[in-house]
Amino acid sequence: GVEAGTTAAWIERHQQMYERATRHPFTVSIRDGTIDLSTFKRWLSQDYLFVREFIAFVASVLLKCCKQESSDMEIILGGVASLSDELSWFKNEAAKWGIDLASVSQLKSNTEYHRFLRSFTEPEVIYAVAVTTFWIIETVYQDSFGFCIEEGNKTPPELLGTCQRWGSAEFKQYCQSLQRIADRSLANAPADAVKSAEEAFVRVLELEIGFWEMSSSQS
Ligand code: HMH
Repeated sequence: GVEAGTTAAWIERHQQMYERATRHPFTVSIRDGTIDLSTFKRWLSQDYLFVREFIAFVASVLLKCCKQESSDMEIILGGVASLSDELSWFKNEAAKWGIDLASVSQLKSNTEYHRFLRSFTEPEVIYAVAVTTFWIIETVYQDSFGFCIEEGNKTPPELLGTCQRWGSAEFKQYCQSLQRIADRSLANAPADAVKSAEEAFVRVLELEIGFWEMSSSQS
């Protein structure tokens, strides 16, 4: 077993990587108001494709959760439900920016992230590992966009809705619920699963950095 607060300890242990993911020049430029709007549109288009895959991933976490008769079911199910709103939000937002989502082609870092997410849908991957991965994926967005609406921001008004989607107090609470679930599951997981979960945690940070880089790169 592991003491409570495992995930918080990992954020400290991998502090540099965590900061690179949550204070990336892409999101910092939203907060500064210096973001180039074509960059924002590229991120929006790619993230729509990401979320479609993410839904399958979260559904697989829900399935693992149900199989072990866990009381976490309602929180995870809430996550699935909110992704339904999120898809509508993306479609609406894309229309606002004049993006045709049907013609977006998936960039390499996004494909790499999809492949990673798909590997979790295997039944052999245990719940503690999957739910911890789920928590850190959501947390990177919560922390990144939360920073864009904190005091002193110069976030352009047309981007505030995006920042609030993931930066809101409500989304933060949801991430904290996921963190409690992750910590509790890890406390009851075998040592090799805890090790896999930490590896997945680091991999998510790398993939998130890659995703921001992909969105920022000029091409
Ligand atoms: C790339 N990571 C990425 N996209 C998202 N929408 C989230 C995390 C959070 O849902």
